[in-house]
Amino acid sequence: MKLFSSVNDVPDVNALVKEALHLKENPYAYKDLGENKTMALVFLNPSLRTRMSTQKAALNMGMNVMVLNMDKEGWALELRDNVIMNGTTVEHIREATAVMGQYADIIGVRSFPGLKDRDEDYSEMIFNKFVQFCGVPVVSLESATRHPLQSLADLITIEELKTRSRPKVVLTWAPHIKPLPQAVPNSFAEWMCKADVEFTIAQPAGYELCADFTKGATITNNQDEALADADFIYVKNWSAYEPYGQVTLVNEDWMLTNERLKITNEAKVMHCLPVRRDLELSSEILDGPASIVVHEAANRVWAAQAVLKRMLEGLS
Ligand code: AN0
Ligand code: CP
Repeated sequence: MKLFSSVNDVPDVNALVKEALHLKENPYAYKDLGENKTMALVFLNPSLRTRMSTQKAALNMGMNVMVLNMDKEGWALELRDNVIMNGTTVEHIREATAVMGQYADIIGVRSFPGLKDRDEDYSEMIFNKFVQFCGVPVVSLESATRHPLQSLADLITIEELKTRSRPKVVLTWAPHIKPLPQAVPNSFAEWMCKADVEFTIAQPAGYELCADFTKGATITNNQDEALADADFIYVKNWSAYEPYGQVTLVNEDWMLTNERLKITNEAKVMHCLPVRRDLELSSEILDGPASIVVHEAANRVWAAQAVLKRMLEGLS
């Protein structure tokens, strides 16, 4: 594997989930694969889980790891071509990524969308420039439109904790005060549409996701209808796709409470984190038995390790 940016880069999703669960049982079994290999983790935006879990995964595989918080420690990057760099940017993304490829065998990169220009964000301009110029395999650590390591960890978690062979999984929009990317829900939707689950998306009118990611899903504006008989509820806020990047309403009724869970099939509640308590998701759920958010975050290690194993196998 040379690229991990979406579910489309994975020929067999079930096999990758199995690989991750095997690594969870045998974390250090493949340490030799990463010996004398270097992973660079490059962040253009903040992170807790992605940074720590991917670093841990690389260390478990025997790799050396370098982290660069580009937004805080790197030179200001110029992203556009054909501009005279007489403004505030110091270094062009072409040289920066080419140099990183000289130091690293695999590069992970995080770059959030600007949420201003939809075409630019959905063209994945920054992520694709890394792929184009660095010359080594690239793993998305969340790009403008997708967060595939999160979605893989989510699928691993569902596979581990499901109580029926084809569980009902519901992605529900939740309130927030800031415009957040569509990357996590887009990605979750495209992975669930390929998994052996019954998948429903619930969002208030106006928060429909880009249809490219939701083919095969049942989509509704009625949260209660979606929650009925659900086995897993995936809570997430996202800003509107149309008008792009806007918070068109903050509908507090959409925050999940214990009362709402009564109509589910004793559903387990997921969230990628970070979560704003009592805005996006109630404390009573986060602190109660239905929440599996920490288990889900723990599985980020095995998701990253399965991907790194596939990439390292392709290097030698
Ligand atoms: C980010 C998002 O919604 O994409 C990262 C989530 C993993 N969250 C925030 O910006 C709060
Ligand atoms: N879920 C997730 O990606 O968290 P971080 O933004 O903290 O990495």
